[in-house]
Amino acid sequence: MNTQERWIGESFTPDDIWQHRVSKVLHHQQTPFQELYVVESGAYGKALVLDGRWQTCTGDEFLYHEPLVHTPFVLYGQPRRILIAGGADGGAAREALKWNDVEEILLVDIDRDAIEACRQHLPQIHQGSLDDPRVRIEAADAFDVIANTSGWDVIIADLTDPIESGPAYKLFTKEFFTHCQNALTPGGFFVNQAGSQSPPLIEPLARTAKTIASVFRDTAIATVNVPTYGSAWGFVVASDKPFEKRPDVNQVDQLLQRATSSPMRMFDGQTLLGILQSSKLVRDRIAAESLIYTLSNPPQIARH
Ligand code: SPD
Repeated sequence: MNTQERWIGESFTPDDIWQHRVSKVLHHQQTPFQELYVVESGAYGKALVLDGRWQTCTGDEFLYHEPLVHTPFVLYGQPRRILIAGGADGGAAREALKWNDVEEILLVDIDRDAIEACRQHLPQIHQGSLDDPRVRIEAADAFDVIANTSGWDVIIADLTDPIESGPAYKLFTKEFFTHCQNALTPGGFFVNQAGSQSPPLIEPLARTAKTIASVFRDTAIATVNVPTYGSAWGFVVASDKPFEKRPDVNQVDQLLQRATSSPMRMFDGQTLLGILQSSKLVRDRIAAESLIYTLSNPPQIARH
C-alpha cells in the first residue's frame, strides 16, 4: 500500500471504521465550534467533514437534502417562510428555493467559518443558495433564535450529530423542539436529521423520535439511504396537524409539478410514499423507548 495515501476514517463504533481516500485537503480549520475539513475524495467527490464526521459530499448529498426538504414541504402544501437550523453547506436552502412560493429562508448556523468555507469550496452543493436574495443568514445559536421568533411554515433542523461537547446536542432536546413548535404557523411542519438506523447505533434516533413525539401531535420517520453515512438514516417529521403517511403518489407529483421550478434527482411521489414506510425494527425500537432528551439530560454521542 502507498504509505503517502491519506484517508479519513469515521469511527461509527469502537469496532468499526468507515474510510474514504482523500486526494486533496482543500481547507482545514479549527473554528470556535468544531474542527472543519473540506476534502477532495475519490468516488464521492468533495466533502465537508466536521469533528471527524462526514457531513455531506457532492457525490450523494442529494439523497439527503432532497427528502429532508421536500418531505415536510409536500406535507405542508406550499410553504412560504422557512427556517433552517444548521445547513451551513447551503444544500437544504438550495432545495427549498426550488419551490416557487418560498418568500423567505432564514438560515441559522452557529459557525460562521463553516458557512464561509462551504460558500468558497462547495459551490456544487449550495449552487448560489447562500447568496440568494430570499435567503437571510444568521451566524447564531439556533436554540436562542428559534426561542424568540415565530411565523415559520417549515423548520428544518439540518444539524451535525449530537456528539458530546459538539455544537448541536442542545438542538435534540424537548426544550428545543418546544421552541420549534411555538415558532411554527398553525399546521406547520418540523423535520430533523435524527440518526442512524443501524442496530448498534439506533438509540439516539429512537430517543429523538420519542422526544419529538412528546411535543408534537403527529410524527413519522422518513428513511433515507445516504451511502457515505454508512447505514440507513432517519428523519423525524412532525406537526400538530395530523398528516398522511401513505400519500397519494399522483397528487404529490402534481403538486411538485405545479409548485416547483427545478428538477429533482431522487424525490417524487413514489419516493415519498416509500420513505415514509419505516421498518418494523425502527417502529418497535421507538415504541420501546422511554427516555426523553432534555437540557438536563441531553444526547451525548461518544466521540470514538
Ligand atoms: N453522521 C452524519 C450526519 C450528518 C448530518 N448533517 C448533514 C448536513 C448536511 N447539510
